[in-house]
Amino acid sequence: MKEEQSSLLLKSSSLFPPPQGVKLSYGTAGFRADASILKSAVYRVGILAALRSLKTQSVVGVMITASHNKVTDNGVKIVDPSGGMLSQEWEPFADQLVNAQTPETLLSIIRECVEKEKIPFDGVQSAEILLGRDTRPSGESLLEAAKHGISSIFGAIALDLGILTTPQLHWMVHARNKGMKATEPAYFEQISSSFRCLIDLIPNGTKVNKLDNRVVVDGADGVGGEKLLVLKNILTDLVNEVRNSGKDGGLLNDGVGADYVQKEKVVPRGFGSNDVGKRCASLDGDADRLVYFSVPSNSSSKIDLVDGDKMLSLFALFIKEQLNILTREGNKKSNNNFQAHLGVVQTAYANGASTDYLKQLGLEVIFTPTGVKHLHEKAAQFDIGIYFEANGHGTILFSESFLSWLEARNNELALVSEGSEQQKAALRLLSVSKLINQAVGDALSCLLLVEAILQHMDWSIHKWNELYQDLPSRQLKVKVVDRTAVVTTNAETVAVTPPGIQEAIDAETAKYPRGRCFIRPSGTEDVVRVYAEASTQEGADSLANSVAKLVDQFLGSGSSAR
Ligand code: NG1
Ligand code: ZN
Repeated sequence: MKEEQSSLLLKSSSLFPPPQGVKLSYGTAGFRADASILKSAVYRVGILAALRSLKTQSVVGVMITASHNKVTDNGVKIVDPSGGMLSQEWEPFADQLVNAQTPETLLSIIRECVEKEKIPFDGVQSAEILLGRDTRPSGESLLEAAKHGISSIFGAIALDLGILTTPQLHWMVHARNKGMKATEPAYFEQISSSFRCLIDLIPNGTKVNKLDNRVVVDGADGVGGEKLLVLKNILTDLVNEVRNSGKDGGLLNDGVGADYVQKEKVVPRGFGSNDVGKRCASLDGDADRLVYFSVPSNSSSKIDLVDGDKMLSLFALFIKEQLNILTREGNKKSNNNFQAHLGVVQTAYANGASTDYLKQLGLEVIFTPTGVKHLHEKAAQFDIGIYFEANGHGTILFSESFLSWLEARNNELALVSEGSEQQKAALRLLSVSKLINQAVGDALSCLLLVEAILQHMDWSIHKWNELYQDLPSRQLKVKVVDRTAVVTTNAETVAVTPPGIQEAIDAETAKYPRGRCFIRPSGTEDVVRVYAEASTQEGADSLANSVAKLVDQFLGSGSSAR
């Protein structure tokens, strides 16, 4: 490393001293903490992003968001050139870099990283980093810190894309590296035109939602609400109303948003008994999660939740149907056949009833630990891999080889049987591959896909919800002194430490019919999460409470809270 480069790094890093006595970890989705202590971390992530861009000789992204967490928190994560999450191999660098106590240690960690990864670091190579942030008030100054980090690496330039949803930034990094237009209008053009294609391919049905039967969306008072208003102007028949759009002064994620709705199973602020029977949806604070819900007639605050597992089931059902049409009888005459391997990926939080349903559809179901980076990796091993977390974060991945086969098959069918059911099925699958954000889970594109499929099936939200009946479940969080004391295995279903806790959980679980329960340390909050399922709601609640008490006993002081 040249002398000028070292002194630039020493000088700029002295402007961003790390907070004392705080250790940050890259976690499930980047660094997250109270925004007041994050400047140094964001500055250093800027440096790391520049190194990643130099190493890969591609464009990378930095997103500033704390998603569903409270408005005073913030966070930062790196988007890899593929548009996916930062390669897990680089997470230890991120941890070391962010926790380095002095400019000198920071410099030596950077030197080690450059050497180990053989990063071209001569000041001749260039690096480009796209920056995005959500609507949190702390975002602007944190973004400046990221720019400082980036500009302390010679040859690195930052492109500030302003306020974006997390999935928009992922999409743009992917697009940029593919040589496509990486702008917000290009993003909206792609998702809205592929949505229109799906609607045009609906078999002789109504082509648009009847005016009184359009979805009402809770925007979590965040960036998703703002962007949905843009989409509403492009697709005027799509959304009836956007509430909590962030425009009317509501507080981000405060009694609103997908995380609140999914975990508490109650209506978000601004929804109530007037909404009985309507199809409602909720985005999270950075619009990478989506859940649907309806308000039952006998209640003003309780909801019927349609979560990520049901979205996964709806998508799987639709895709399987299209694949069946494509490969059925008359079609076998083609020399151009392909047995597409369709699979689904879930986590331990998936409702047991959803897994039973998916298996009964004949699908292969795989489990991974929490965090979309794990699910994404597994889904990429299928020709079509669908992954979702119960909280509504997920997407569909199509392999390159399947997509080229599909394009070729579609061209072949266009010649011999244009407009046939087979060709329509091929076109539908191609449209889904363009509508869905294959870089990462995206609430806006998932909303469009759900709306298109419900219209295709001519289903109400109730019909969709009846695909299977969720087992009653309860999630709790327990504040503990040190959450890292819980170490898990088997896709997080078994706690290896503290010793004895798993046996105690098993003994508790055995008391409940259809009981299932596990604990894990959160990667985004300072808590241990408890998940319980049982044949009745009372059972699930009581199992979760007993296990929360066990966590308290084994891990020391703290108060358990929902
Ligand atoms: P943690 O805090 O590690 O449980 C939460 C979600 C994850 C994922 C990340 C990223 C639950 C139980 N966990 O992670 O699924 O979405 O946030 O935002 O919902
Ligand atoms: Zn999110």
